[in-house]
Amino acid sequence: KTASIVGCPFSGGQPKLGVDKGPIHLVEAGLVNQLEELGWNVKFDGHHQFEDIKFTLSSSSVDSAAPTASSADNDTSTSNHWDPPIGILKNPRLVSRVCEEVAKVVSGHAKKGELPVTLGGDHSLAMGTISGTLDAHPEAGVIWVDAHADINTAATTESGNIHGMPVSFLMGLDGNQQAFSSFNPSPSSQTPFAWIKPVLKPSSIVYIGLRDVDAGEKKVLKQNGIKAFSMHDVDRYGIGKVVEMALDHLNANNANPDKLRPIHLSFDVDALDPSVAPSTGTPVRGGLTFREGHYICERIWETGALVGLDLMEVNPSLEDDISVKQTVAVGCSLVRSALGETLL
Ligand code: DIR
Ligand code: MN
Ligand code: MN
Ligand code: MN
Repeated sequence: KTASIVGCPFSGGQPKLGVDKGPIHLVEAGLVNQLEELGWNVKFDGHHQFEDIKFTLSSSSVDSAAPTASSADNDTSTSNHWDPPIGILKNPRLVSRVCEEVAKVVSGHAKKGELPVTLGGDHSLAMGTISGTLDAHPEAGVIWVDAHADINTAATTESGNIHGMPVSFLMGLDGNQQAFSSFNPSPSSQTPFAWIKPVLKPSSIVYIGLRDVDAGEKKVLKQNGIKAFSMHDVDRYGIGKVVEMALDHLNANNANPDKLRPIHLSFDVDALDPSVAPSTGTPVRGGLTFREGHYICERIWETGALVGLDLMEVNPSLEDDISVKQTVAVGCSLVRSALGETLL
């Protein structure tokens, strides 16, 4: 069994610097070794560099005076002159190109029978990871663990931060189609996000941990009949029952009940309570406990159906040193649990 670490130091889907350092800290904390100790053959040949993408975008910019991508372009809190907003969406070309590359990498690993473990980076990257997983395993379902639903469309987003939107692009929701056709009436392969195949069916995703869902997102979830277990449900049923219900939902129309659908687990560390994972860009109180978060990972591993894993939104530039260490350690231990670490 081989796990391929896809390190994605990328922050363009949201404005706070430092989330691009998440994967670097997770690996420096010894994640590769820890997985090897669990019996995995681990492939990791360094973090991905998205500099060439920035360079290409900046040199092909319509702005003829465009200088080359400089280190200042890592500051995604302000928009780059070569990647102006589309509507209010920030860094659309960069996010799109980075995710397109991540999709190819993840799909390549998955098609070789490896388990891709993507370390973010902000959660916009899931457009890449889930496109990659579904390319290799079209019948896969997604379990999305997050305080947020990340399903805003170009029509509903209030922040313009694309890390709050990946699910809507994966589903090809109307709000995006409209916004992008008015931006570019004759879309080409160069139109941002045109590469994404709307392969994720609303019935193929289940959320766990939600507690900060925008009004527009609530409508989108309802209109599309998307299954979501909020923290209210975790309180009511307990995490054990919630995960069973999530698995049942994904397998409701499974023709072969003896073989579960493959599962892609996309875990935003902000699903955990801020007391457990403080160093993240948009913490929301009232989150999953340490054990609830780990239980989800352990139970999904136990199904034998895991085919893709994301661990996103660890930001080592936020909060004090102790909080950073704690958040990075919890990130590593979630990954270990999802890859088979047991308590006994
Ligand atoms: C909010 C926050 N719904 C937005 N989303 C976050 O910007 O769309 N996602 N923080 O992780
Ligand atoms: Mn989140
Ligand atoms: Mn998220
Ligand atoms: Mn967030």
